[in-house]
Amino acid sequence: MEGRRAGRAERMPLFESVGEALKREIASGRFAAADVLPGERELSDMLEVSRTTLRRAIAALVDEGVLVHRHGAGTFVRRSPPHVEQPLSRLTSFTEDMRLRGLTASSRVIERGTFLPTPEESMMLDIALSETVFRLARLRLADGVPMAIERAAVPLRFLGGEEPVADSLYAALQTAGFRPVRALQRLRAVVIGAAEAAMLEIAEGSPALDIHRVAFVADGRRVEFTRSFYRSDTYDFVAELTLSANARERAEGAVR
Ligand code: 16G
Repeated sequence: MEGRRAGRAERMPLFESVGEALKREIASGRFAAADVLPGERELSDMLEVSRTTLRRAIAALVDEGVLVHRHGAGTFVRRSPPHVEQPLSRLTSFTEDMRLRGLTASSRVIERGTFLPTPEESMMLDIALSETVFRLARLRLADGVPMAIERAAVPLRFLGGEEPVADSLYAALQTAGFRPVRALQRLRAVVIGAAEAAMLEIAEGSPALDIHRVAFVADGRRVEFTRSFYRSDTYDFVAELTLSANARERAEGAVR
């Protein structure tokens, strides 16, 4: 009988009890090695259900966020993302931030190359519309889990060589002698659109942080303009707040 091994509960639709059975298999660590689900035939044999029921069960688990489809690669068990507390006062790079936490940073390149700047890039970088920028759009991952989408633009004159950036943008800027020393960053909450949600492996409509960073080199020139979407379920941006010197004196005076 279909669903026998799936432990069907009273009145629970078959695809749901198959979903529950799949969740138990996931929890038992059965697919842990590669995180990728076996093929449909193997799974439907294992759970003794038809492929149609299996597909419905898998679709429901994708909606629930237990599984994730990766285009052309299969269906994966979603690994719980690392949780990161990021101080807002330190000017660090993604690669450094992850290394400090014992996580391995990696990237999937979405776009890279040299271009003429968009009007926004030219304004934010304070450069002419005729000056070439190096643009690098990446999905940033920590231990293989997507954390953020970053689209950086850097005036090409701050980067040297044919292949200006290997892994880390800030490492490349450091080598070229133009490591940013100061940055202005603006964060706002947004609802994530379909394309970005798919890349970040979160549900469309989830909240995310839309971050704009303009970074400066020591002499005050603008070296980087980056727009990013950060998953809000993995990042806490933490800021330290202090009183101004005057307010502090008044506060200390009041205590005395
Ligand atoms: C951080 C920065 C980003 C910078 C990147 C460089 C935020 C919000 N953004 O992710 O502006 O371009 O680091 O990282 O912190 P990389 O050196 O690893 O390429």
